[in-house]
Amino acid sequence: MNTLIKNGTLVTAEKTFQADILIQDEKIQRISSGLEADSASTIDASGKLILPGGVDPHVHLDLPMFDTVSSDDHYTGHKAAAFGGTTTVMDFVPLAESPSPAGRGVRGEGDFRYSLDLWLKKAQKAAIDYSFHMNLTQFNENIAKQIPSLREMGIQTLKVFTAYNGRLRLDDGSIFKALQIAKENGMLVMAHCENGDVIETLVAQALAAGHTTPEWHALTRPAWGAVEATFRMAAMAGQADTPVYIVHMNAGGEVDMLKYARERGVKVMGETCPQYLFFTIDNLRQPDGAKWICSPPMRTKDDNARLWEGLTEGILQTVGTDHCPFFFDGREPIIYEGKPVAIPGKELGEDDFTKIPNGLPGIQDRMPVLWTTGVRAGKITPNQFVAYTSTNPAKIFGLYPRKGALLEGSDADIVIWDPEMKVKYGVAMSHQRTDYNLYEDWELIGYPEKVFLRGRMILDGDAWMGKAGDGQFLKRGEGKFV
Ligand code: DUC
Ligand code: ZN
Ligand code: ZN
Repeated sequence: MNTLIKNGTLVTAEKTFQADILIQDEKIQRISSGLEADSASTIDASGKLILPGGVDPHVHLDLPMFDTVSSDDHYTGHKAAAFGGTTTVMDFVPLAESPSPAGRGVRGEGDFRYSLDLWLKKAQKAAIDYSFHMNLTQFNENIAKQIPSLREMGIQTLKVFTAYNGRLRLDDGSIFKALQIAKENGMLVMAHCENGDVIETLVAQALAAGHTTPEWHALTRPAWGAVEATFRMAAMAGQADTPVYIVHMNAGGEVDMLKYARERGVKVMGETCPQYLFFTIDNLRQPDGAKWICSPPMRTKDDNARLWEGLTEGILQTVGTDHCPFFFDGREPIIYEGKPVAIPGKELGEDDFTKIPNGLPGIQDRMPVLWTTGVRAGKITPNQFVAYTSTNPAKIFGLYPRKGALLEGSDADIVIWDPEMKVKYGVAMSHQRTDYNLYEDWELIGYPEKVFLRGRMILDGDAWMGKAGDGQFLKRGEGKFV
């Protein structure tokens, strides 16, 4: 199937220019002005922008947590992503213990192949392209030996945690060894940065004092812990002489640490997420404060402002979502694709903030919200927008130039973006499978009009033409430091 998109304005991470695009089968075949093709169906994109499909480097679909599961799976989350202009997502594989190691692993220890197979099975319903990061939540000699095999499985990223003591956290020595192994094997360590020991202490003290409301989630996870752990990760990466990627940067001080380390030659990269650009601990103090509970938590207006500066000044490299939605009230069904759905959610922590599932929706919201509040507001350029939401994630995670690019030979993952489309955003417009939206009633200007995945139109206005099983697992190569 050939498609010719004529008269659009192409926006890439580097430049903005007028050209036509000819799509042949799954690829961009030609980019030039004055293209004609008799056999192609033609779309007139006058007045529209043409962007590479968004690449969201950080999502959690169908993730079991706190006696429930994140409420978007690998179909509904992908569909919602596409409605927001995203055509590739990267999910995290929890490290699982193989029940029967069959001579491969050690009973009771994490097994990468087994863990990946579980997640590949869940993702059979994928509607857009996807790849995975592996959570490195156990470390010993046997696990260390398995790490290089991840490359053959198409995974070149390991996520480590400096928080969640006794569950996900690794000690600094293990993180440092993981950085060394990553360096030897052309892999990249990603880090969730908070101070696990301080959090455990403050949570125990808060509960003992009878504090149960959502704001205590933020009060027990102070920004200093994130700042210190970000700097610690950067310093360890500097000592291991290898890159590191800090996920979901949320505190202004983390931007300062990133700048300090990068100016001294440390290859540290930073991702923020839209929620950290707008919301504060005051949102957690509202009667519906549980809606804003995620980890790391919302901070202050000064943190919002410094994160924006990080984007304006190019200190940060990506905007992901950390999409990990839950219902606000999972006792009340919503209608999704004509069927009632109810999944236990934030109400699980009605009487205890430590039992509120951690996570927020955002996979659809990311690009439209960032366009209005970033590009239209003059904080970032359209080219920075493309860099943060598509090109840089593709480069860092080894998908460029197949993804994240408008180049001849790239996958024809293309968004026709209407920069003047006005929408009143919120849960009614959202295909995220949850009962609320953080951007309820926000007036957005600029929205995806048509979305192509590998040459096939999967979205046209409100019409969804994508389907479960259309998404492909992307084996990734070595990424680049940006
Ligand atoms: N934080 C969340 O809030 N949810 C999922 C994982 C994470 O790091
Ligand atoms: Zn995290
Ligand atoms: Zn996450």
